[in-house]
Amino acid sequence: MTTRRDFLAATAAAVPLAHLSRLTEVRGRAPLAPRPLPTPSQLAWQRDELAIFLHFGVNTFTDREWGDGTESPEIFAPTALDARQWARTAKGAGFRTMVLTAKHHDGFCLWPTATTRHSVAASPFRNGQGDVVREFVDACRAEGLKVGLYCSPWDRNSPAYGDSPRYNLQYWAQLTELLTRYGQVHEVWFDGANGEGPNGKRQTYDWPQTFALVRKLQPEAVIFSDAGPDIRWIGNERGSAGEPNWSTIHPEAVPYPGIDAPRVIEALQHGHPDGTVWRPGETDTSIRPGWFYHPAEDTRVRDVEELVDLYFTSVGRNSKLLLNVPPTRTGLLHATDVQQLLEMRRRLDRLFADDLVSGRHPTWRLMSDRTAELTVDLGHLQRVGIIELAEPIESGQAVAKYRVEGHDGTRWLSLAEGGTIGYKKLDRIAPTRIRRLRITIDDAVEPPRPIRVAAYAG
Ligand code: FUL
Repeated sequence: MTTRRDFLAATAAAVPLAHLSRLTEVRGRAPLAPRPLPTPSQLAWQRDELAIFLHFGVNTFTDREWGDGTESPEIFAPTALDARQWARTAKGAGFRTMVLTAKHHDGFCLWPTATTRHSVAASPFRNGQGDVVREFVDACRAEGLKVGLYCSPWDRNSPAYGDSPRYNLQYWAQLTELLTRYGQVHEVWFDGANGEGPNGKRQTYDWPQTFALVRKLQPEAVIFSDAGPDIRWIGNERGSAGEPNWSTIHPEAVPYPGIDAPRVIEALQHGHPDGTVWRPGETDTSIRPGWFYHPAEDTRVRDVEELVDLYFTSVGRNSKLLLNVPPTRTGLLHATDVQQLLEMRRRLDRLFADDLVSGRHPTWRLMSDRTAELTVDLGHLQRVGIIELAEPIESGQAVAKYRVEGHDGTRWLSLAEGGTIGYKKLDRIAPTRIRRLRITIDDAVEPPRPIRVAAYAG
């Protein structure tokens, strides 16, 4: 006789939609609404795993984190700017995108804009003929990196700021320059910083129009902000994604960038298992205490161990790492930062060089419409220190709870347990010698699809 369990196991891998409602009826749940899926741009964004953030501008020369907009463009004088050095470093360290602060809160524009005189055109850089955004974009292309731009909405230099409709027009004109002059842009990065203008009034942004403009000018770019729409902020600047971390969220929980309300940070950290949109989280943090370069922080650069940890707490928790590495006053990345980044790459390459599951044949069994089990024989006793799990996220995110066990020839040992998996879940465990691995999916929000497992000595 075919039991329900056998039936479910047999129909496991690709349960047609028509069956779903039947399965949920069995469990007495409401029929499932179709779950959100990533767009091709969101998928590519996530698979890139690592991006470099570059905070550079007048603050680099004043030793401040936030300029007040009164800085003279005369101070912007990098002596040896070489964007190819940024790009070579990023590429050499395995990063796939670079995001530049084209304009920060001080309003100084790193490109010669027609919207204000507060730009590189009024600086000594390349005798006022320079364009840092152009050099940045060219360097990205030369090294095969994707391009990201951050244009701060908060502008402490613009006389129009606070005169909301007038400033919004200026801001859109700036975005239009950035998104039409430099070819393809892959990520447009927004923060929600919002202050008062010289008229003492608080600026009201028009986010729907701003996002619509980006969509029109760069339809394939992902738009990042607290409120997406494509990529959400992870909720802290420490480099730590939530556990669990759903790529789905209820958009009402974070209605606009910069909103400060109870539960916003929690929603950003964790997403929602029943969220109605796909909006994965990006983890932004700096290799130094500040976002901009400060000579006094030369001795406080995160070391290779900390950088490797960041990979585990961001990419290894279904997020993406946007790591800030600020250019110095010369216009180059500091030698210490470069060295740590390249060392991080070597360390990661070594950790993930030898997958003990590769060439083995995992067995996947659906146990019910919400549970499943994967087992794999490693051939002989092997030392395992890292477990890597992955869901096929092009079909969505399903797993809500899992356990990892290893068989040492005598008994099953508990190795790790967790909540979500998503794009990638990394668990570091005390190195244990085992022959077989068993992953049990104890709960999922829809029938789980076969996951991928890898294991490394650590
Ligand atoms: C924030 C800004 O206020 C910080 O200066 C920095 O740019 C960070 C990445 O975003 O909103």
